Amino acid sequence: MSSGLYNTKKINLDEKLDLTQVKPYGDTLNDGKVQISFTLPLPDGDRAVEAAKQLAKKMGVLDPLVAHHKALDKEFTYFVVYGSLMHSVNYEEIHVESVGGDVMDMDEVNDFIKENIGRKITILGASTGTDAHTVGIDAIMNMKGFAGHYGLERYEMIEAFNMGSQVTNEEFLKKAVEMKADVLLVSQTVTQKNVHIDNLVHLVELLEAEGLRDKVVLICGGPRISHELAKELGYDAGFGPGKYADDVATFAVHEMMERELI
Ligand code: B12
Repeated sequence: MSSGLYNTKKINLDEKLDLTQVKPYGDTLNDGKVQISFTLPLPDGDRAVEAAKQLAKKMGVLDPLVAHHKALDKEFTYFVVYGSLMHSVNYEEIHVESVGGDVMDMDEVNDFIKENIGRKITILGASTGTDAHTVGIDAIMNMKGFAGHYGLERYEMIEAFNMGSQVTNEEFLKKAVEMKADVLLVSQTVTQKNVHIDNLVHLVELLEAEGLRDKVVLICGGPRISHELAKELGYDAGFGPGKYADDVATFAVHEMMERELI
């Protein structure tokens, strides 16, 4: 049925959705519409705009439109480009390693610890190496929590200690031994020159050298940390954006049980 002004005929988008060739969605299914932004080390002007267009085409963006360009200073220009992406992905073939299972809330975790471990557990966290970002580890550990999820400091059955940022792996290890920590939480935000990889691996090496790796649950997290990467680097789990204290606590207590670290 259609009225004079609006076409109200119901379109079943699923009919056209091919999960083997998924593209960004803008106005209609499969139109591939994207908006990208970047900075070029060029002075603002017509040549810079053309350079931005050519780059967008090389990225696979058809009919790029430079919707916005602004000089950041004499030598740098910021661009916003619209267009249609020619590429697609086969969603059917995508497999992602992630921490599975049902997530327990704070009360359920406390009950689980009481019933299965029978003592308070100790969790030590820090943003390690040269990394100065604290908001991620605070989100997981702070009493107030983050986005409606209480942090580990609020859990009755968890002794949580947050060392803050720029903690060396050596200091972290020393504190872990001193506190007899059951679970270690490492936050890494800066990934320039793969500094996070070097730093995370270094901690695993230190723990192994001290014979402690098998005695703790080792977890890392940060905006660019996936569970898959964490496992590759020798961690028990990795958590990225959208994960909270409940996810971490659920994993940690189950892992302690499975490995009989109680
Ligand atoms: C705030 C901020 C800062 C503040 C940090 C203040 C503070 N006290 O933390 C200041 C201004 C100090 C700062 C400094 C720098 N920053 Co900064 N910063 C940011 C910013 C804007 C937000 C980060 C943040 O707080 N996110 C919010 C938290 C809640 O998100 P999250 O960290 O992802 O945490 C979640 C998950 O990842 C996970 N998680 C995180 N950690 C952990 C740990 C565990 C164990 C678990 C389980 C889960 C977990 O749980 C959280 C909740 O879901 C980002 C850009 C952005 N918009 O993201 C840049 C950004 C992170 N900074 C960046 C950079 C480059 C820097 C500097 C190097 C800049 C410079 N040249 O000096 C310095 C760092 C110096 C250093 N030695 O580390 C880059 C990093 C690029 C990269 N990938 O390497 C970013 C992405 C900006 C950019 N686009 O370039 N920064």
